[in-house]
Amino acid sequence: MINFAKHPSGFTVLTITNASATATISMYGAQVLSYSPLGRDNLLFVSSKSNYGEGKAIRGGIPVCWPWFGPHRTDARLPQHGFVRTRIWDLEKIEETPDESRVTMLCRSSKETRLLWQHDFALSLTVSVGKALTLELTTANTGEEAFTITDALHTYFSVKDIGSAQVLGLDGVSYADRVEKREETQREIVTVSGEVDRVYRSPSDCAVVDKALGSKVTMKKNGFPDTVVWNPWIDRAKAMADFDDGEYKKMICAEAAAVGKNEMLVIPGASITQGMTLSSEKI
Ligand code: TA6
Repeated sequence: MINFAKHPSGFTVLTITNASATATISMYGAQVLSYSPLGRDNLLFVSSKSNYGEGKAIRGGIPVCWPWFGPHRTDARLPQHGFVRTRIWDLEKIEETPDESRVTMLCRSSKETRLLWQHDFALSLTVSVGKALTLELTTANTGEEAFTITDALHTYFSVKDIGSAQVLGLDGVSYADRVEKREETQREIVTVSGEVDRVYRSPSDCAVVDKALGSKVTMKKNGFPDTVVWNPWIDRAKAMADFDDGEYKKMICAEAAAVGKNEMLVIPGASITQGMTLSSEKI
């Protein structure tokens, strides 16, 4: 079953309920805001101080960073993480079975988007809510010129306490440490005891473990050669108006990404599809 509600900021929020899970999706940004498998807690974190609309990204859930990840490479005036997470997407299709609901949303180029990025595109996101949560992002070049993109599904995982959180599957992987501004290799399981902002060069699956909660969420990826791990810690948390000072203890981002030299070329008439599946288990 899918209910439609109007958010006070004027966009639609879908509430999905089926035999396997419940979820909410904002049409502003096509952003999954919550996902709770049957009998389990919500896997995702959204800040209690998030904005909703007004050209600002919702602080949590699964923001879609596209057609660039991070700051724009050459023009600092352009929005960080691209511009589709602050646009209202169109609802394209709904498919439901008793155990799974699939919602497809679409963001197409327009005169407004061309002011930010001069290419013609159709970007679709299909969210499948069931025993697992699957996001499938398809970039289509509907124009006459080739373009390159970087992107990410910037997933905010909810944790009981950051001190008991771990990210598995990245040991031995090289990464760009964007805090220390140097290249490193991960020697052991990833834990967080300070600001972490790392681009791991790994197409492999990973897992976010919350030892305090006794849960493990596995992230399976395809078409995302990088995994970004981020926690703002104390100082950056204080500096974010849409994030409570203490909320760094309650979240960790592990992001299916294609960033930096892993940019993707899309020629006219072509499309690329990338996917991420989250599945949770008790440990
Ligand atoms: O994914 C990590 C990161 O690039 C951090 O550097 C931090 O900027 C975070 O994304 C959040 O970015 P946002 O634009 O949503 O505040």
